[in-house]
Amino acid sequence: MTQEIRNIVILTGAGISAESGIDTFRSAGGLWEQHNVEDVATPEGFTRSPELVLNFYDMRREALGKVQPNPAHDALARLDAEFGGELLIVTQNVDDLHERAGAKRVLHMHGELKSALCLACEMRSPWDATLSDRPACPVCQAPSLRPDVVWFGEMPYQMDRIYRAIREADLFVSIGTSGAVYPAAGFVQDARNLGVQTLELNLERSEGSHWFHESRLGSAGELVPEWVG
Ligand code: BV8
Repeated sequence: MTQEIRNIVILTGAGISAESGIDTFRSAGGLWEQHNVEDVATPEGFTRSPELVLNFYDMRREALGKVQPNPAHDALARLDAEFGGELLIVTQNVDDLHERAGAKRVLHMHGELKSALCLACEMRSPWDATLSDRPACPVCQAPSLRPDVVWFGEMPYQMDRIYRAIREADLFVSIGTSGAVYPAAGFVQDARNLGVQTLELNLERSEGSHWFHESRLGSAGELVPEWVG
């Protein structure tokens, strides 16, 4: 890590959690091969079949309790603890592995498995149980909880904060994402247009690789500790 870097934005995707044993979306056998994205990750799918969607997220929330952060999460948590400049880890992931590794400056732009959103009072509550049994909202008691995740067609969280962080960054690092989903996939273009240094750490070339000043191919569990130093 060269010293003149004062402000880092890191974007993470499913690839950073792959070595923890969490399915990615688009790798062979991934989540979108097992499920039809329109059925389980859109508001229309939820309206059509809430049970299917609630069970899909209950299954992923339960699986989360059985896995651990991997060396890539640990290295980012160490960077977070030791780097004196500005740092923001913008994650597309809805798992809590960055936090369980000890990272503090984390922003979940697509929400979190361990949070529930009430359709009646629109309040969010920490949630570690199931939702398919239609439990009462802890705030308003209505049986109207949905997963607090951003589905396709829904606005990701805290976009203004993310764009401000990219504008102020010296370095934008993308780790473990296919660059297939917007607006996250467009962040590297914004960074490039603003003259920000860009680095990609990914298992294979992604849809956005050509936008990066440098693209290192390999597993996050190896590349991230090596990059953090
Ligand atoms: C929105 C949360 C607007 C839920 C997710 C046409 C053009 C541009 C955009 C669109 C378009 N048509 C539709 C859109 C919009 C759409 C979109 O981008 N669609 C795509 C498919 C074209 N986007 C949206 O709808 C977004 N919202 O645009 O709102 C708006 C405006 C106004 C008002 C209202 C709304 C919302 C998108 C969020 C959807 N939710 N997840 C859940 O988790 O279930 S998306 C889901 O896929 C993830 O969250 C993640 O963000 C996304 C991408 O997945 P990745 O993380 O990249 O994972 P993937 O499997 O794809 O890749 C893994 C990578 O890791 C691979 O490259 C692999 O090589 C690598 N890897 C694997 N192992 C390792 C590794 N790397 C390192 N080490 C390893 N060991």
